[in-house]
Amino acid sequence: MTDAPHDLARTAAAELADLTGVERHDVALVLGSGWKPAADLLGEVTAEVDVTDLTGFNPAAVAGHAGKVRSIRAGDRQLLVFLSRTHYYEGHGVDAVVHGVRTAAAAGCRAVVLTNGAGGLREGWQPGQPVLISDHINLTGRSPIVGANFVDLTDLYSSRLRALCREADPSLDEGVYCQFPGPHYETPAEVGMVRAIGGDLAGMSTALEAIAAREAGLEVLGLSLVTNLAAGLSGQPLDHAEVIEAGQAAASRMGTLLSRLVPLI
Ligand code: 8IG
Repeated sequence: MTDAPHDLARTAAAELADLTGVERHDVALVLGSGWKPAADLLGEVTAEVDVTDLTGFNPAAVAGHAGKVRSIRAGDRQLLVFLSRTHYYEGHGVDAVVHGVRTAAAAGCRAVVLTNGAGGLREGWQPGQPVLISDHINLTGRSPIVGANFVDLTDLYSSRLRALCREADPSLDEGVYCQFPGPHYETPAEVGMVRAIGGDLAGMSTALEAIAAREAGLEVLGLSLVTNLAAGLSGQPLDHAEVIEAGQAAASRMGTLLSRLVPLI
């Protein structure tokens, strides 16, 4: 049986091995809003590749996202660090959204760290605060999986990895992440819905990637940076520039956190 999206990922992984000179990577990280500067604190960069030199990747579309992937040596691990992601709202389809995760799996990774910037709903959460994702609610109405492949999503966000993270940083809260399709932010009524259905974080990424990661057999760690209070909670309109700014302000804290967590994975 041919499987076009997975074939594209295998091709991209072979190109990546060629361009980085690294046969197998161990852990992949996808850096979302506010997490990109953390890349500089993860280890020694052994190669940097433009994602557009790899089969199946689209150029970065959003300000604050660079279309690069780095190969980084961190202790005895070789990390594959995506400095950008393709979002569902870009309109390239779900396979394009999860191509990075599938490429990481084909490149040998056994775990992926999915990070994002998100709107926070929980009382007491402040912009600049990292939160462990304990579970998600996929509000895109889509799946990266096609066909009668009934993948189990119990413990999708590895409780083993979350426990290790909380040992490393007991101040980390956990929350349920809701992926909206975007690119618009929520209405205040939709934020009320998120709360009513048990969500703590609102964003436009991660859930579809986590599903594809599970399908590919990867262990998943999810981390949100609360960059803003969800719509209607602050009394202020949401502004993309402010979201980026909150991310930059939190960069060194996120870098320290990630570099402490990676050796535990
Ligand atoms: I950064 O408040 C960031 N991304 N849907 N809502 C949604 N996505 C986001 C938000 C937010 N903040």
